[in-house]
Amino acid sequence: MSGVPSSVVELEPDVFEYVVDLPLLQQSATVTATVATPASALTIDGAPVQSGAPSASRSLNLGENIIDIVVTNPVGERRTYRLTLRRAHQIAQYSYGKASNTGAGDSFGWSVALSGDTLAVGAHGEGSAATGVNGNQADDSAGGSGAVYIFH
Ligand SMILES: [Ca+2]
Repeated sequence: MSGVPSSVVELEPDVFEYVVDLPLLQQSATVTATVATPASALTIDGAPVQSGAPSASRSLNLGENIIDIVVTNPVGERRTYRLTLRRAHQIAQYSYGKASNTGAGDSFGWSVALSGDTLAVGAHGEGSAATGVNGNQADDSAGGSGAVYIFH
């Protein structure tokens, strides 16, 4: 993948769980694994792959993406190594926010702006006649006047 450095993870034979943190901008990944015993069979994410050859490209969800690497040696013993690719782990599902006075048609989230740790969310359909900050949220007498919600 151009512009995104590849990560190298050294698998230990007896350690079966690995976690790699990836940046938000990395939207896909391929995994290349090399088996220690050349006669061993390898699957990555369920598909057979030659040792040392890249897997098919896989798109990455925000948060955790689990890829199993299964090695079967010549006598049929199988080991599964679980690779968890965490895309934008630090910001994915950091918090859940909604309007303090939800209303159908308010279009909460129509516009958003982020500065540091302060998030402004616009709802152009909200209908309170309040002006200024922290007005009467129960009012709906000025349809479509709009509102901005601040999360900090
Ligand atoms: Ca409303």
